Order: sequence, then structure tokens, then C-alpha cells
Amino acid sequence: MACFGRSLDSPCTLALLVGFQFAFVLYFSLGGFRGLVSVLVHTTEPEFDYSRPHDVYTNLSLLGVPPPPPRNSGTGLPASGQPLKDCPIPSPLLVGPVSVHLSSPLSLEDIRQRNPLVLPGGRYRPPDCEPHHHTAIVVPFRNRISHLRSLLYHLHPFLQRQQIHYSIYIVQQWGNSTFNRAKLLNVGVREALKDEDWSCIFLHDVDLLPENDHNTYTCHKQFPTHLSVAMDKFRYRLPYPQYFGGVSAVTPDQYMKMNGFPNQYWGWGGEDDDIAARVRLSGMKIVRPPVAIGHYKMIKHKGDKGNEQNPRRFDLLKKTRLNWHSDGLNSLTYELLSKELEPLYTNLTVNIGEDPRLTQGKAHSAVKATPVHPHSSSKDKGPAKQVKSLEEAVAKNSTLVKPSGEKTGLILSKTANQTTQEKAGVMK
Ligand code: UD2
Ligand code: MN
Repeated sequence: MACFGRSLDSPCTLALLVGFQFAFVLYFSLGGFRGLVSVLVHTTEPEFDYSRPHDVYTNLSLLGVPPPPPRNSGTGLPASGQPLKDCPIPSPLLVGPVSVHLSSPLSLEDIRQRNPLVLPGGRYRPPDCEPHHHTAIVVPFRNRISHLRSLLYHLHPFLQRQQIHYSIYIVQQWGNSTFNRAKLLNVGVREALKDEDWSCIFLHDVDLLPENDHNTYTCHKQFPTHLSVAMDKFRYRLPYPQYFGGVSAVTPDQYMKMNGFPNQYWGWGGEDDDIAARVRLSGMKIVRPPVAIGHYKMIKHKGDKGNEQNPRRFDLLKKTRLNWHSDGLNSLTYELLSKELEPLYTNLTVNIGEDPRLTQGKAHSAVKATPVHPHSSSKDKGPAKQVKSLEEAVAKNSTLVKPSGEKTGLILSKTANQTTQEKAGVMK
């Protein structure tokens, strides 16, 4: 038979070649393996109507039972002796898409009044059921008070509807040195864990507002989670597969496994890609909610003074594989200048040292911070002014808890080419 002939021009060989060609074209036009799978296997993504969002304070009155009587210490029982029922999963209070107000946020006092069950330090625990999740939300911060007000206005009702136990920590970088987001996150995780045995820690940009309350602020047991998968800024698509910026979450175990976050990224960019690389290098992977749920809006803003693009990020990223064991949670040094339980958040003011680029030439002149307490009468110009601007905006009755001290450490390194963000065209 012709089909068993060996010559290249036999009809069967030609038919096979044409067949393969056709299969290739089909494969790539369907978007490779993923496309093929999604055609063959019908995936069931949840669907939400974002054109008719609910007010973010919807259902909050249903929480309106008075705060529980004080618990008997250690027993987990209310004073009545009756154990609380477990909170139902999912919370029956969820509404799906919520509207986001990006301009003219309320005053902190007005926000406090709209959230009467939130306790000092920005804490909340469902009064009528035992929560399954205990989440600390850590926000790196400096000079973004109007963004902070928007976040608090939005996040408190959003989280209360999820019936989780949570607290919001604002980690404010003291001083005028270059901003260091990842180091502030390290500080926030460490300080939050001193307060409570949180089961989950959220790393949250101050300018990102979640648009769907089915996006629960809880952790995956095994792997770090990236929550802000679909942002208006990126036309509601993940900008690139390893993207980990914006809002992400880790359990304390996952955090320790990856040796926390890098301390060496001073200025804008690169640190989120480094964190994503740590996830892989420590044998984990990133998990995400469906795109239909992970919707966020970002408050539009310009680049901040003191957070210019970090020219070293390219070199640092090349060295993550070498550095992640030695730079991170195990090398973190900082000085906690103050900790206040504000009505809607816990305010941590920290001296994390200076960008080594700014101190080069001043060998051995380690940063000697003058601890400026927001309530002190220090005349120190830049930093004191910055702390004051936050203070001016908040209510007067803050409670100082425990200033403590650690010495600040500085680390040096060098520069090169492109972060994953930039390769994917993700630039401010
Ligand atoms: C992107 C990432 C962000 C981070 C950053 C690079 C998104 C949505 N976010 O944000 O997670 O990886 O790139 O560093 O892609 N901040 C202050 N004061 C400052 C500067 C920064 O509070 O002066 C805080 C604040 O919480 C802010 C965050 O740091 O949201 C990130 O800085 P950004 O908003 O300027 O950077 P952006 O939007 O490019
Ligand atoms: Mn931003």
C-alpha cells in the first residue's frame, strides 16, 4: 500500500504533514495549551454584574448587635458561658460587587461613626459568632493621608461583612530617606505578630480598593496568595504571570519559609518581583482568586517624592537567588518609634534607616535617628512635619502603647536592566 511506502512524496506522508500543520495552527490559534484546555473543558468562572454595584456599607446594620460582654479570660466563652457558634462560610452578609468612591473621602471621625463596632487599633471581631480567620492587614505608608481615608472608609465595612477577625496596621516610614515598601512590610509583619497569633497577613497598598466582597481577606493554607489580580489600572487583567504587587497575603509559616521580604529595595519597583521570586525559590507557588472576583480600583496618583525608581532593582533582582537566604526576616533591623491605637488603625512609626546610596561617602555614619514621637515637641523639620500631618488629620485621643528599640542596619549593593513589571509594560 502507498501508505507504507518510504518515499517522502507518498500520499500518506504528505497527508500526515498537512495534518500536523493543521494541528499546529489550531493549537496556537486557540492560545496554546491553556486555550485548548478551556475549549475542551468547560471552566466555570463565577459571574458578577459590576455595572450595578452595591453601596459598600450595605448590610452593615445587620451586624448591629451590641458588642459582646467581656469574654472570660482564656476560655473563649462569653460571660454568659454559652460558646459562640462558628461564623457561617460563606458569610451570609456578602453582596458581591461594591461601589468604590475614589474622591473626597470622609473625615476619620465620620468614618469612625459609620463603623461603631470597630475597636481602637482598627480591630474587629464578629460579636455574635466565632470567626474562622484572623487577619492582620499591613499597609506601608508615608504622606498619603487622603488615600488612607479612602482605604479605611472602604475596607472596614468590606471586612466586617466577611465576618473575620481583623486589624489594620499602618506602618509609617519616619524621616525623609528613600521609601522602602518591602522593609516596611517586614516591620509590619513582625510587629503585628507581637500583638496576636494572626493566621493570615495581608500586604496592602494604601491606594487599592477591592470591588467584590467575595474576595475574602483570608489565606490559602499552603501557598502565598495574590489578591489584586484584576485592576482597573491594567484593564482588569493580570499584567504578567508572576505579578505579585498591590495586595497579597501570606500565613506566618509561608512568610518564614521565604525568609520574609527583601530589605534592600530603596525606592520604587522590583521588590514585588523579588517577593514573587522568593515564593518560587522556597518551593511554593502563587495562588489567586478568579479574575471575576479579584477586581480592584487604584486611586490615581503621581510618583511620590522620596520614592523615585530604584536604579538598583535590576541588579538586585538578578541576585535574589543568592540573597534571599541572608536578606529578609533574619536580617531585619529597625527602630519602632511609636505605636498608637488610633480609632480606625494601629499606627506604627518606624525608623528603618537610610538608603545606602544617600549615605555613601559617609562611611560608618550609621543613621542616628532622633526618636520623634508624634506627641513630642521636637522641632525636627522634615520627619516631624510628616508625622504631624498624619496626626493633624486623626482624632486626638490616640493611645501610646509601647515604644521599643532596635538598631538600624544598612546594606550596600549595585545596578543593571529590566524588571518583569517593565517587561510587561507595567509602568506608572
Ligand atoms: C506598584 C505596585 C506596588 C509596588 C510598587 C513598586 C500595583 C497596584 N502596585 O504600585 O505594590 O510593587 O509598584 O514599589 O501594581 N507608599 C506611600 N508613600 C510613598 C510611596 C509609597 O505610602 O511616598 C506606599 C503606598 O502604600 C503605595 C505603595 O507604597 O500604595 C506602592 O507605591 P506606589 O503606589 O507609588 O506604586 P505603584 O502604584 O506603582
Ligand atoms: Mn499606587
